[in-house]
Amino acid sequence: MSSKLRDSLARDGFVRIPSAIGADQLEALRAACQCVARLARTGDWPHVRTLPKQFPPWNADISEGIWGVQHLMHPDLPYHDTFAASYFAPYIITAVTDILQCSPDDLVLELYNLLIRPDADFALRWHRDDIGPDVSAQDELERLQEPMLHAQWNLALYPDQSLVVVPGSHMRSRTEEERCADPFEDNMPGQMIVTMEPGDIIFYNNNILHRGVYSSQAERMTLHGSMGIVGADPARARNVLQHGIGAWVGRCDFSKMQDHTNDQDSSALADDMRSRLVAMGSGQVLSFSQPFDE
Ligand SMILES: O=C(O)CCC(=O)C(=O)O
Repeated sequence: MSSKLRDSLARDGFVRIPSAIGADQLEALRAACQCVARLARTGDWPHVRTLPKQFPPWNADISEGIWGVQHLMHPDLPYHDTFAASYFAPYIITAVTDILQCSPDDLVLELYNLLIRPDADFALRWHRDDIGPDVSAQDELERLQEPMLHAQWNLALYPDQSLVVVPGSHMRSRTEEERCADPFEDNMPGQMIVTMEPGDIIFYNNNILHRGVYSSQAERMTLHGSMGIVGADPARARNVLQHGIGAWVGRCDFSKMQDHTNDQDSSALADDMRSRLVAMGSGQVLSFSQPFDE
């Protein structure tokens, strides 16, 4: 059966759900994010995305500033229950099961991070998350035709115009122009700035050709999550593991999640999704799917 959400995502490579959360949730999440962003900027939370580095691994050297806070559900981070409640919220689970055409019993816990205003203007180069720039056009196309085994989203808490995409590029290999373009090209043919209002969610295919362009002057607090399904290939496991979740996920206590939209089933679902991640990750050797960029 088709759905509007799935059809838009399949056609464009991204889809917007406007005003997905209420004013109370927005305020609660803003307060939680302000707190963890402050901790991260002062060096009191070591798991951060540091400038000027685009891809993991990031170390804890924040001398040039940061652009993200990692591991929002980490049991040692304040407000981890609030973040877990938003990750496992019905509005996410409903959308993800629709997009992946699966049952909640198939879902796998993956990443939950926060993207914030960088301390200096900063941009990511054009990329696809799981496919490097040097693959042949044929390999690129084959990789893009593989079935979708995870869903990725941005939930904006402030107006956000940082994500730039080339709509439809998740279905085709790069054109010669895209291949030869400056990695920081500001005017890629067909590019579109994804505009989000507070409370909006964007689901996007992380292999769409995209980049981030960040202003140090514009507040940004955008929750950045992904969920997988059982049966994902080793490349996906690598992508999840490279963010280091394995070191702490076993200590999460999901019984205390707080969100009036969550019920008891959310805790059980969270436990099950964590178990599936651990099973998926067992036996995996830690390695990185993108070349180090420093
Ligand atoms: O800032 C964003 O919304 C996109 C981030 C991104 O492209 C990435 O982390 O690979």
